[in-house]
Amino acid sequence: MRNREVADLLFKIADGLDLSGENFFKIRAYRKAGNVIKDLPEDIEKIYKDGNLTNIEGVGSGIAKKIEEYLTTGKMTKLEEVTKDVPESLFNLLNIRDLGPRTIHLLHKKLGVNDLQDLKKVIQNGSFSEIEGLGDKKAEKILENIKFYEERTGKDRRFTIGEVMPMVEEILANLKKSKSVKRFSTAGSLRRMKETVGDIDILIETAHSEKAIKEFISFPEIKKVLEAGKTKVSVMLKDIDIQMDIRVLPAESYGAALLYFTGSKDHNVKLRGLAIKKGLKINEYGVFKKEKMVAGKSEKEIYNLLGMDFIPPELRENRGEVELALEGKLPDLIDYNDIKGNLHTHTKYSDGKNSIKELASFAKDFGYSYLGITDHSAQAAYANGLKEDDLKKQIDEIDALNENLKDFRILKGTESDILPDGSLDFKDEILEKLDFVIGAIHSGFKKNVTRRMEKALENPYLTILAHPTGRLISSRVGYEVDLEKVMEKAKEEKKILEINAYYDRLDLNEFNAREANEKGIKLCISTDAHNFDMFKWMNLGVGIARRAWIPSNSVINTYVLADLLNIIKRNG
Ligand code: DGT
Ligand code: CA
Ligand code: CA
Repeated sequence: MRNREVADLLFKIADGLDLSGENFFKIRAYRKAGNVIKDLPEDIEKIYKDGNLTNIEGVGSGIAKKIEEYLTTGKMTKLEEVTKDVPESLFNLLNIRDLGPRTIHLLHKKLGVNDLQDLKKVIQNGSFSEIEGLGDKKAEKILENIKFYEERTGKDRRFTIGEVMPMVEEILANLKKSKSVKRFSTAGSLRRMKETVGDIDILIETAHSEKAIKEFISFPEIKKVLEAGKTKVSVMLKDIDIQMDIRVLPAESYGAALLYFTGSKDHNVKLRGLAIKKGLKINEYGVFKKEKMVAGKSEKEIYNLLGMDFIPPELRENRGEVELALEGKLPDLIDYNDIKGNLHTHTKYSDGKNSIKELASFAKDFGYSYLGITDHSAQAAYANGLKEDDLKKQIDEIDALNENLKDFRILKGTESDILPDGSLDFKDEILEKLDFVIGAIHSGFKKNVTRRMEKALENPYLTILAHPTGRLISSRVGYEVDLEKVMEKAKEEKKILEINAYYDRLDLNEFNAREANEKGIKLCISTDAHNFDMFKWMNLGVGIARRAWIPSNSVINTYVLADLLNIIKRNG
């Protein structure tokens, strides 16, 4: 299907016209047609061949001609005309959040802004703020967004772990099939489950390194080989331009290399210091006493030789884990398969893709024993939030489904907006009928957020506070909120805080989650799934919980149903 491709060209014409300050109605026509074509279930080429282009909503004869020209010649003259006088660097500025084409046009015309450098300059010298309608606040916001943009591009680019995970899993599946590979593992920040990674590190054990390397560089996920040595290969991956380093090892050094290349660097430095005190030298080949190798096959062997317990990769950040491991007092971390249910999910009732029944049957197959349905409330109109009557209907539907379910329970919930005054979006009479209530802020990120959250936490009907900081790793800092105060209130009211496991949120993050747990606040790890596929993010949330030193009994969705119900039961 070439629908997306055609839609993107129409969007580009619209952007180009906007950037040149053209007439508003024409531009809207291109955007509208683009939006319709993007979501068409049928192939645009087939529609064209059947002579039905103008039957598409929003496609008049003018736009139809341009699509025809493109499908038959591979060119769109109009696009070339429009982009002739607009430098590509101006289009690039559209990638900056909250900076629209009209503003860019204004900056271009009035201040001669042509690219990102110019933009930064006019913000810093104050001329940006002086333009009518912009001002200091906007300048500050745009500067913040430029920072996010630069972190997502450029040579120091970092990737969210969720962006790379699906590709990594494909590669690991290939390695699993390979006959010349005996053992393999991720290493580096990926194995430590950091929220972002700079590159992908993989180690393999093989007795036939040449063959293994040859096989590896022919994997379909690989775009380009950067360097192919005898023990190390570096490649770029397709789709996401990320580098992957693979190291090939003999059995006797596998553990030492895994330890070394898993890092973190600070953790390794600490271990090396300890080793020296014991008269040992430790490097990526093994542990040595004088010239003699005394350990190296496995990480456990090395940790034990240094007089300590095995330290899980997620803890290896030199944040006190080495000291505890020496005393045999590492925390008993939550495990990836401790999770018994997902308590933050959306269905077709609001902005999800699946029915309640479909989600429940998927969750059961996934190995869960319960599922919480938490569609949006009316205030979240953009997400097709539920009115009171919809929620009543949903409650009845869930009751009926539960009658026919064995060893599985669907829990009735809502993700209620926390309103500007801190109240929830449904009347008490209906909240009463639910098993639990998630509260969340979806608008007014800078307006009174702390007070609103505190008020919501005081509400006897609220069970869980969702994504407490509102950040998106790739694009926004989140709410203006005093998290310290929110945690104090959550503790006082015995409420639960969410670790939202969606890869761009991971909110609470590892530092906040560790603090919350130390305060004795219970947590809930949820994926905020809007379809089946999004259940896979649960592992990222567990990874964050492990990095936050959290045991399973601090996480409510590791409990069996009866115990969970006891915890979420309304107090008073
Ligand atoms: P990243 O890729 O920026 O997300 O972070 P890492 O931790 O994966 O770092 P990376 O890929 O540069 O190196 C992987 C591991 O290898 C790192 O965690 C520790 C180890 N390592 C790399 N270079 C050095 C070094 O110069 N000294 C020490 N001690 N360890 C290193
Ligand atoms: Ca790395
Ligand atoms: Ca690396």
